[in-house]
Amino acid sequence: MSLSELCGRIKDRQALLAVIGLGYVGLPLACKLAGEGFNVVGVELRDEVVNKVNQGISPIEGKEPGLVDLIASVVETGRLRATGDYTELSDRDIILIAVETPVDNENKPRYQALHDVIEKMGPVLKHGALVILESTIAPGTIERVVIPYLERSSSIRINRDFYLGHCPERVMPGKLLANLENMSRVVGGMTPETAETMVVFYKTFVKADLDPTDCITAELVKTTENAYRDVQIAFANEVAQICEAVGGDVWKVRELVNKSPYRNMHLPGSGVGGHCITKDPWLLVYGVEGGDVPLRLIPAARAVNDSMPNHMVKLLREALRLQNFDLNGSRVLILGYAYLEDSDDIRNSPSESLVQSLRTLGAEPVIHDPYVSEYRGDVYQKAIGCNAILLMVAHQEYRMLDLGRLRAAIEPGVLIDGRAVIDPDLARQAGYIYRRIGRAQD
Ligand code: SAJ
Repeated sequence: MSLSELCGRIKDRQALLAVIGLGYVGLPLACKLAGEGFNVVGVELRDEVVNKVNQGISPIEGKEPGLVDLIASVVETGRLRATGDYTELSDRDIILIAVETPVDNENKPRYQALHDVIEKMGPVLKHGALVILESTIAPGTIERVVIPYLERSSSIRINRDFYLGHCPERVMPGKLLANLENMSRVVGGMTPETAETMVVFYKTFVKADLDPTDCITAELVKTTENAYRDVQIAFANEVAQICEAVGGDVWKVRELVNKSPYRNMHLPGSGVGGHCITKDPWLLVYGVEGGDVPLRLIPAARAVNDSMPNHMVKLLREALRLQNFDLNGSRVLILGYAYLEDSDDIRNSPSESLVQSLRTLGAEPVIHDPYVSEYRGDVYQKAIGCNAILLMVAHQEYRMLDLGRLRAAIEPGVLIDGRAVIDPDLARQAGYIYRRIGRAQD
């Protein structure tokens, strides 16, 4: 089938679609496409996910507005079905790939999932099919990995027998369905005609800008937008430490800096977690690995942000020492284990490395998080017998703490606020020895 014929089948919703990988990117996408009237096959490795989806049940934890109802309706109408069988791809006109592309502990991308998909998809790829990769990948991956692997596993040729594009996902947990409509997308095609066909496809559900371009640009934009955010956060974290040293208040400094035109100083804090901002800068860096590009800023920003949990420990140790308490042997209440406020997602959470550091230093962490099942519970009960509090995540619940009641359980009552959640005056009135990241010791 030609790309112009494919455009026609897209417009009349006759194009047969597949989404490989029914995670937090692929499942909402598959549901959205089915909801737009397409026939969609979801291909997924995990049997429990396949079974749940085919029962019309969402396997995604956490609140995702609209997803539960949408999956139930598209499965009931038969527009969406899940399978683990790759042969069901053989009649598919458009195949979207949304599998994990993590980095390993040496910050190198691990493309095992992508390799497996390409190996299994190649032999059944339909002539004329359009393959679109939505996973975030290092610049150059389409050229150096996806094309050679796919041509080898399919024994057919790109731009002659099949078409290929990269449209990086821009999802955010908690707003998965809404973002599919509202976020602009970079639409990279291996040829301009491919990119234009992808625009026709994405226009069936994206209401925001669709920017056609080539694949290398799409790879660069996605990894750059998240590296940008990481560098901005690192800058805020470094200024926070400067303010602590010279007697300033970074929160006030940031407010006034951002009154200056074209400034957008981000929020300092107790660290940077999640599966995007912690990973994508390394994918961007990997794209030029082995080259002679002097990469200093992006790795340094990662190091600054990864150092913030230990900075919280430093502030804690100093505050305890002033009370003649040693960190070694102390019990410390950790408020927040998720990587993001009002989320249950703990991937790459700063609290994880914080807890490891505390244990290494002989402290006993007591963890509370209202969203993470193993750490839920009565925060005031958990506080009993603790010496100090480290506030790591700005969960809404922590903005409404009964500070007096909590203080009664903590001695000597050190409170280190990593997200500027607690009002310093209220903390002091309640008898805490209060410190906040980015503010000098009063
Ligand atoms: N954080 C700071 N200071 C800030 C902003 C965030 O310390 O000023 C911390 C957060 O506490 C968290 C981490 O950084 O630990 C990541 O926060 P995030 O708001 O970037 O949330 P993510 O990781 O879900 O990022 C996603 C990204 N979206 C995609 O990759 C499609 C990111 O590009 C978005 O900018 C972000 O959501 C968003 O704006 O919600």
